[in-house]
Amino acid sequence: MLKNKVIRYLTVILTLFVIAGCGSTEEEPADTGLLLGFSQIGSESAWRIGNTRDIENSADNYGISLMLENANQSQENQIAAIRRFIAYKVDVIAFSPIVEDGWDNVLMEAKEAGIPVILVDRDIETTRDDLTTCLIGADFYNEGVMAAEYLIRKADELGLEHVNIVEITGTENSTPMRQRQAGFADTIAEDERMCILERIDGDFLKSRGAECMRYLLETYGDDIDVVFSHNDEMTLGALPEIEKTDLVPGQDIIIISIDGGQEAIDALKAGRINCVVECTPNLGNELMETALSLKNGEEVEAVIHPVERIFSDEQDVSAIGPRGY
Ligand code: GYE
Repeated sequence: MLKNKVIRYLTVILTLFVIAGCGSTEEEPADTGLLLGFSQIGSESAWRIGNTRDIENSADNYGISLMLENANQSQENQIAAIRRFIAYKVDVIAFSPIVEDGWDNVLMEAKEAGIPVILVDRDIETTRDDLTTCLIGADFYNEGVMAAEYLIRKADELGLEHVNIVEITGTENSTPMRQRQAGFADTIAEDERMCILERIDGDFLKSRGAECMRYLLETYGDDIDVVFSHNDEMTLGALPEIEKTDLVPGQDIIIISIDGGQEAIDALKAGRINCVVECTPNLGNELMETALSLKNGEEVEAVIHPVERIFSDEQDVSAIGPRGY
């Protein structure tokens, strides 16, 4: 009896294998045998969703097995995910730290387990520099510089003598928030016309962007000349709030955003946004290459920055192609 059952079971399994084999049209990449644990921050923006998709696709294309965990914007969840990766004995750990501080303990545990760690997108602050191997992510400081340089050119073009700016910032203590703010501030510091009325924390969220903009309009009204927003989501939250008043975004208020997702580019094309600094979420291929190098015991570059552009009303915006995120 038992023998029959086992034979039937094996036959079913074999049939499934055959069906799966016949159904597949594309050639599967060779399995590298690498298991990568990746802790993603959450799904707060089109950028983040595009980044997750890109990492999943790249892992598939490289024949790398991916254990992906979404932390829903919680550092605690990220730490728990990294501990699970260690317990699971993955080959390489990667994560996008939501904030910069508070990672030393869990990273010490990874080090003791002999598992190399890659930082993706954001950096950490630590007293030790041997807890992670490298950082694959954008040069956020330069993004802030590009945003400020655009504003200076725009003020020249419009002949403005005084420029009142409100800045809606990303998640407090996160690398993009700190660096975008610093790059922007350092660059406008050289221009006497520029004045920041207020910086307000929008946490990279659309709903917070709307709330912040409501408060800023109530407080400063038409004294606002510029909104500098640290990501597209907050910008897209802010725009309808401006449009509820008699002010026209893109005309009465200069709107500067960062990321370059499709919705923001569409708003740029419609004249509701003046400038979008690109931040690419497509970091997956670099991540897979680096993970493979680490598995092979090779040296990797300490910092890998993708090349990024700026989109603005200074160019023919109709020529900007589909963004993919
Ligand atoms: O700009 C924002 C996202 O860390 C670069 O996080 C990333 C930022 C991006 O939620 O939209």
